[in-house]
Amino acid sequence: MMLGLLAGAAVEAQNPIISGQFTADPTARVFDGKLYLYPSHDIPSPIERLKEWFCMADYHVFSSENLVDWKDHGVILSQEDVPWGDSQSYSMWAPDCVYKDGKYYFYFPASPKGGKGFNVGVATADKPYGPFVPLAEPIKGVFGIDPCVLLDKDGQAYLYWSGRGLNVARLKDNLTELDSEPVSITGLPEGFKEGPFAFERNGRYYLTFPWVQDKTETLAYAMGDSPMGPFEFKGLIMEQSPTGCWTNHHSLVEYKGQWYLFYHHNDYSPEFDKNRSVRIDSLSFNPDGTIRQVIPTLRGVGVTDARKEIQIDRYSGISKTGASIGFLNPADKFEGWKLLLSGSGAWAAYNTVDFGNGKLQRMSARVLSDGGGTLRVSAGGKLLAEVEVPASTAQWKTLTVPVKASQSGIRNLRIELAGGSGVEVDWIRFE
Ligand code: FUB
Repeated sequence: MMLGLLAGAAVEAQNPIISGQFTADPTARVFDGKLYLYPSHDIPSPIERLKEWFCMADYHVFSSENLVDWKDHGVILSQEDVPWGDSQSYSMWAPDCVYKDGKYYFYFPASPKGGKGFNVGVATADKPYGPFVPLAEPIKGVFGIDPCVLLDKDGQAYLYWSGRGLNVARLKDNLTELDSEPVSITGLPEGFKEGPFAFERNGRYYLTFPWVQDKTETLAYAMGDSPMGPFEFKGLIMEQSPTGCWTNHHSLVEYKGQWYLFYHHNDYSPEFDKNRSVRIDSLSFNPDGTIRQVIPTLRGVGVTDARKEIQIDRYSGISKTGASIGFLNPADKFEGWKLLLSGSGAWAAYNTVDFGNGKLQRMSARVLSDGGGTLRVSAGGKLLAEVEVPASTAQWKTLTVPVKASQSGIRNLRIELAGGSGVEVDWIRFE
């Protein structure tokens, strides 16, 4: 399904959570009971120099209350707006945003005018979605990328960034100037690259970061008793990307009682890993405060309304044989994916679907098939509907059938091919 993205438009998605544009380096923050997402905005490069590299001209912000429906608030800052920045450097890399005393502070790396490398700038706003106004100068004494700000419970703020190692410094009350000399965090195993993220939980300080052990970035973490360390290395949060994305920038956030890991892979750009897309998965802690490893999923998080198009290709599980996914339109990958069930008995499961009060009467499926087949859809152990897909359904077609048995509440859904030679499914929906 095409999920076109206009500023202010609502989009709904599993993993990756944003379609219609690339998003990377996600920092998730909770402001006023809503989840705000501040990612970088990868674009295919309009200039020769960056054709094979990261290219970012501006930032968007997104918000959600259920982690399923995301609102794009549009551009909050572009390279042309930064007084000290090179307006053609396309270097608006990983940002962060924090709130203090009525103001939102947006931190971003960019290349300075006429200079080399990166500085870190600050832009402020009265609302989490801007408009953000950049300060005239970058933060003095900070050379590098990937700023992250930890606002501690006593009001003290700390800035972490990547630049010749992992650095931390105290920030002044104004959140725009360093209040101490930068300290390089040592004592961690070799392999730190970039993208530090720091937070406090139950009096312990967590420093999480991309870490290269083998070929590409894993996500790893360390714990300590003070924001400036020392930190003890604890292990992995996430393995290397199965899609081969070299980077994996991330943030952790608690929202409505559940912790989440925001990260990125290159789902919409399998051949070029500098065009990335943000994902979310749930995360949990062991009783001793250590982090349980997160396995990346396509299903992602949140509850899917049975009356909306259920993108079954973002599955929670599939059969070992006969089930796979493919792009709907390889020429425009943002159109999304389809599920291919190629033999009798092949299945896919999709968890956490809300059937409401159980009064759903029809089910529709958008399908395509050469040889035809029967789709059986069940939830919570009940067979809800059966769809006979005729052979030679060469164009996508929406077939609607009556529901055989109703289901209510939140259930896990399963779709299975029962007979026939193969059916492709774009989505299913109940009415
Ligand atoms: O997005 C550009 C850079 O790639 C970020 O700043 C790094 O953290 C990595 O994700």
